[in-house]
Amino acid sequence: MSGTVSAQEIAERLLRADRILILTHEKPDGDAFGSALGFQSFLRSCGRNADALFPAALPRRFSGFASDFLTTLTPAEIRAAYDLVLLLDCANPARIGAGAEFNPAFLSTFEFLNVDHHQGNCIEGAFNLVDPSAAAASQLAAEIALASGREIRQEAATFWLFGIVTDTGSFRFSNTDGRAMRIAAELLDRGADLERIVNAVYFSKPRNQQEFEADLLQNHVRSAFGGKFVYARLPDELFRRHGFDMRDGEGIIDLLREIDGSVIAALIYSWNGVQKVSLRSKDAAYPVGPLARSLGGGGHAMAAGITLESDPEQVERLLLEQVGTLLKKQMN
Ligand SMILES: [Mn+2]
Repeated sequence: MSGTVSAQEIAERLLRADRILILTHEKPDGDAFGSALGFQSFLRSCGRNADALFPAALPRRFSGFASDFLTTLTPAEIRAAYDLVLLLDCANPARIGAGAEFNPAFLSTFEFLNVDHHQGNCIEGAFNLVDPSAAAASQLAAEIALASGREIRQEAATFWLFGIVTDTGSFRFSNTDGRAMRIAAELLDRGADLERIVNAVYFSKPRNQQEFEADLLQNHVRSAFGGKFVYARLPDELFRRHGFDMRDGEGIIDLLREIDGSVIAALIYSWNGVQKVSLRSKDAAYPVGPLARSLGGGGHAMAAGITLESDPEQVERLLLEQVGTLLKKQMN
């Protein structure tokens, strides 16, 4: 990738700019949310004009954390108000969550910085910091802030720890390493509010979500290949019945990953007229990242996703075939 730069250089470019727009991926998860709002907070505390844009509704459990962000902005407004665009945690132009007009060609008319930790990031910013060995984009964000030598205040520290905690599943997933923990420690030293994060992420499940999860486990879990592949196809009716939607679904796949003997877990559901597949692996010998990329998706080795214009039955068949091949390949 051309234009690859260090955390130090990203920091210098950000602090040289005055009017900064922060974007992230569609359906923001904890890391997208935390990295973007952490930067908004940090850059403002450095005296910069910085705004994060989240065009679609955010997960309910994030709502106690922040309301201070933009929800709409036209390309003309962006041109009038910003000089630099910082894109975080987004590997694929189609997933830039701000709408079709926010494509790399448009973003390249600004000073465009791309900071991400996904393998296979195919976005070419003017300056790119793509580091798949980082546990979270929020970790890279904190490293950039630390490289700047500026003060990281409690609010930014809390947002970035939020991203690291959610992307590592509270330091349980295989992306957890000493570097992630050292950055988390730096953020805790700056007052990051772990209790608030943990309460929001793990101890704030509404009744309807618990009922959705119970229904899912009772009625929709299937398994194949001797229980090594555990998956669920989630019909629209299940979401309707419980008034639940996948904006709040980060972590639902862990219900399947938790099942003893499962190696690969998958969820299949409809989202805006297309089929979404979430994939997780519990064993590095069976990475789901390459499988997802071979079907036009992306993500990390152990956590990935695919979007398919197909029907659920076909998606299920395709997955059974692909996962079967993956499991067999490794066993030989
Ligand atoms: Mn991430």
